Amino acid sequence: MNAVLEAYNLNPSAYSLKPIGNGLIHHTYAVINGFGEAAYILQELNTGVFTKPGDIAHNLHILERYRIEHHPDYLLPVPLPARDGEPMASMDGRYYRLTSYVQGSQAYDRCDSPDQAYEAARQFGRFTANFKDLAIEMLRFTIPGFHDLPFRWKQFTRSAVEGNKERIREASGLIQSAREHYRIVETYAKIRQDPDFHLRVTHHDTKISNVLFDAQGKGICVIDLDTVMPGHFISDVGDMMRTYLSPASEEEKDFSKLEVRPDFYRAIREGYLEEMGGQMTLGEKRHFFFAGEFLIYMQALRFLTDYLDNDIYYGRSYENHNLVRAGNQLALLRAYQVLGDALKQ
Ligand code: GN1
Ligand code: MG
Repeated sequence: MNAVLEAYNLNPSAYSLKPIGNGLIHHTYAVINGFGEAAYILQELNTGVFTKPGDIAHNLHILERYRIEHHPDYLLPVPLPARDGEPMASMDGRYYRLTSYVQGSQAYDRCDSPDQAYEAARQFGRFTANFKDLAIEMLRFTIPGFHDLPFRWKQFTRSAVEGNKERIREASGLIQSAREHYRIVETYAKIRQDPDFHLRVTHHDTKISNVLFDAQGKGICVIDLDTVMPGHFISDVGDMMRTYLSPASEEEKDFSKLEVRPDFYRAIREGYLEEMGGQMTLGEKRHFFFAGEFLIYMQALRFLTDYLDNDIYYGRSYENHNLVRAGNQLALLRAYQVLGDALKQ
C-alpha cells in the first residue's frame, strides 16, 4: 500500500492503515496520521463488481460540478485527485480512491433507534432532492442491471436450473418459497413502465453505515457513492427498510430474532418524506411500503442465486452462508408483510 499512498503524495512512513467497515464488496481502510487520528479513507475498488471504474469517476464528477453550482454548502465526500490529477490511483490493474475523513463524524453498524433511522432517511432523501434538476441521462449505470428486479429474477431462475446440482437440491425449499413471491417482480415491472415513477439520482446502498453522524447524533452526509446512478426511490427507501427495521441483520442465523419495528418504519417514512415529499408523485407515495418488499425480496434472490452459483459474488465465511442469508431475507420479507397487513387496517 506504500505505493498507493505515494500516488496521493502522502509519505507512507507518516501514516498507518486500519481496516474498517463490514462491506461485502470493497476493502476499506482508515489512514491514520502520527497523532493517531483518521485523516483519510482509502478504498480498493472491487473491479470484479465495478468493471468500469471510470464510470464511477464520471458520475462523481457530474455530481460534484452540479453541487458546486447549486448547493455549494452541501457536503458530498468525493474522492481526492491523485498526484497525477487522476480521479483514482491505478496500480497493477487495481484501483484505489482516497477521500478526506470527515472530522468529528461517526458511523454506526446497526440502526439502534428511530431517531437514527429518521436522520439517515433524511440524509438519503436530501441527497436525491438536492440533485433534482440534474439531467439524469448524464449519469452512467455503474453496475448495469443492479436493481433491475426482472433481471435478478432471470438470473435466479437460470441458476436454479443450471447452478450447482447439489446446492439446487439443498435449497429446493427456499427456491420454492422464493418463487411464491413472483408478484413483487410483476409489480416492479409495471412501476418501471409507469411515467409516474421518476428516474432520480439514487444512492442504491442506504445501509446505516453509509451515513455519517455528528456527536449529537444528527446526520451529516451520505458516503459510499459508487452505486449512485439513475434509479427509483424504492431502491433507497427499500434498502433502509431492509437494514433498519430489524434489530438482527442479514447475517443472523436465528430467524426468530428478525423483527420489524413499526416505529422505525414510521421514522424512515417521516425522514424521507420531509426531504422528498414535495417531489414525489402520488403513485410513488402509494408505493412507499412496496419499496421494502421490492428490496428485501431482491436481496433474497441475489443471495440465493449466489449460493446456487457457488458464492462467486458475495463470498462466504462458512458453508451454506449465502443459503442462510437468503433464508434470513425471506423470513424478514414475511415479517415485513405482516407489518403491511397491520398498516392496511
Ligand atoms: C453489497 O458491500 P456492501 O455491503 O456495500 C451489495 C449491496 C447489498 C449488500 C448486502 C455493489 O454492499 O447491493 O445490498 O452487499 N453491493 C453491491 O449486504 O453489490
Ligand atoms: Mg456499498
